[in-house]
Amino acid sequence: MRRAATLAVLLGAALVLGGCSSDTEAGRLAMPSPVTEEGEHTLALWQGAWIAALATGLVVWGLIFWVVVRYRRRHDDEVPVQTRYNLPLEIFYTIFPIVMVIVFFDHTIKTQNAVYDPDAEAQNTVYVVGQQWSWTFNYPEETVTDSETGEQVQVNIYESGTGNDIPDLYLPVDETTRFELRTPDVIHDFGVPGFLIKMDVMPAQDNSFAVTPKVEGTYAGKCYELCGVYHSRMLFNVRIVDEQEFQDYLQAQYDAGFYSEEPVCGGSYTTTQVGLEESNGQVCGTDEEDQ
Ligand SMILES: [Cu+2]
Repeated sequence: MRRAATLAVLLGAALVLGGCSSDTEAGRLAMPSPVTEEGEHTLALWQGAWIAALATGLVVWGLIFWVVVRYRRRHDDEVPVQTRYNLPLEIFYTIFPIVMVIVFFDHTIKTQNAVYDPDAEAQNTVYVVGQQWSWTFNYPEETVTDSETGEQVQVNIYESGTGNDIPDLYLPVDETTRFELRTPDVIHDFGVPGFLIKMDVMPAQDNSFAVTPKVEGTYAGKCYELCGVYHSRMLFNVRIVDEQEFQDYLQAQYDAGFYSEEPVCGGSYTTTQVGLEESNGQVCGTDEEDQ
């Protein structure tokens, strides 16, 4: 009996561990495949927590079934031994859950510090503006060529979405980009499922995080916080591209007239909400001016 139970637990654990290859959706336990360095940490925490929880579950379920079978009602109606005030057992089931919580907490803090490192060095900055109900992406202090004068100029390049057109966010692959999150209206939440990261975009609070994309491609992003009637339209596409394509994009935006001195809050095509037009083109980027 005991040997069968041990075998069942080992077999279950082997199944769980063996199935946790990050190449398949089942192995990632329904998480998207991470396309950033930081996302790997989130995935590892998710998988580790599930393995620990399932291992605990297997032991508990095993014990429950064993008790049900071993001490099932027999013909003689004899009551089995009643165990009470077993000190070692009580100490065990008090201490063990506390140890588990401490281990979970430790892994969570370590993951959080790795994913949201506020001091992470970034080569690029993007001012992300969430506005009812779309996004504006600002690339401050980018160097582009003015086709008329042929001179190099340093400007803020931006792209704004509307309720009808969803904007693109361009990121160079293998470089770290810091997102500075701003909003002129209500709380939004900036997230990309493929990054396994999201963060609130709050009025009067300068949130930020950095990512290092590793895999080129196009990924869907969205607002994760119910922010109003057209919240569902707050979608965007992330395009992770090579350095040349990134520069070409900035140049094309400049040529099309989407540039300004400072990061813009709301952009010039953004507003779908009556009364918000006044904030169009307003500067919202820098920390000092926000406060
Ligand atoms: Cu929103």
